[in-house]
Amino acid sequence: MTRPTVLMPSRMHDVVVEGCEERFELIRLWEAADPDAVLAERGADVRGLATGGHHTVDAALLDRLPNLQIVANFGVGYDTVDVEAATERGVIVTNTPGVLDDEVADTALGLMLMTVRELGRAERYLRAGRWATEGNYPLTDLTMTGRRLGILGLGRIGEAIAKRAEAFKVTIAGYHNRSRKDVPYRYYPSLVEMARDVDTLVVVVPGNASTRHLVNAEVLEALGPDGVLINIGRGTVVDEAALIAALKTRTIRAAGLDVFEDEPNVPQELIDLDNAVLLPHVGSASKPTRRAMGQLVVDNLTTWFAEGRALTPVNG
Ligand code: A2R
Repeated sequence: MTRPTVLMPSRMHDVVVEGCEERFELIRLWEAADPDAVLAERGADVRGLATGGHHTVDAALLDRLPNLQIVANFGVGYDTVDVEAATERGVIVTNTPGVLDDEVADTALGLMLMTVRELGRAERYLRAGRWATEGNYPLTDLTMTGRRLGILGLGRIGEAIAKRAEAFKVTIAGYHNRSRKDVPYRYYPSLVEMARDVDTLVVVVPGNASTRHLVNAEVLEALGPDGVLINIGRGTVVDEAALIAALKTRTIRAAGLDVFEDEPNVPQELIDLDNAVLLPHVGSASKPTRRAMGQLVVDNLTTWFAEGRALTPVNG
């Protein structure tokens, strides 16, 4: 039997590259001197597409792969894949949910601690030699215990964050999803209303048209002067210009961000703010977790071609 041809536009995790080499005929497009020519010549052979990171899979690319059956995306967020265009062409799209919940939730709590207790700034203070010359780092205005947390996007990762936050004696004031869930937390049909009731807002919804700029100037105003915004979901969910303005005017107290609107470009205005903690999208970025995500990409492709079903489809 001939092995299915899988296209990989940009280099992915070794687990994916090696797993695909073993099982499929892999087109390593990132190594091609002329990727366009390779697509023109081999496009019709391609049955599977392995993708991830910032590489976009749009209608134009899908049109060059008329026999494509599956797009296997590395990452739980699949905002770089035009799922509607794939569905129209009968192409299954898969992501990597579940295997990164704990890692991303840990990062969210780390970001929350760094923001509330100014841990990054305190470390920079020590490294700059200021402890010895200027004395103790100033007391932080905020503390974790007793904070009231609202979760925008109480899904798999959101629930893992809630569990961890409870251990830090943070009150889970509620969550805002499009629909209510069977959980012991209060459901807020209105995000602004939830923001008014909490002092800490964690964003962990996917990035798409329905979530774009959900966190806007009005929500930040409602969060208020003791408010802390944590974004571990997608940069597009927060109106970054409104956030910068809110941080500058102390409309909210601080923000901890792992994701940005135009990665890897972070506005200098954010970098200059002392009440923003900024991480370079490291939510799931540990070797064990990235390996597990890579394996799930390979397993989705393998199961699809062997049994005609995907393990974690987002459409179909
Ligand atoms: O809206 P619902 O009831 O489907 O709940 C989902 C919620 N959500 C939204 N909430 C408010 N407005 C929206 N437009 C909206 N769209 C989705 O986000 C659900 O509770 C949550 C997403 O949870 P999961 O699908 O379990 O995703 P997971 O694995 O927790 O990852 C969330 C995102 C990823 O897509 C990446 O962007 C990032 O975290 O790493």
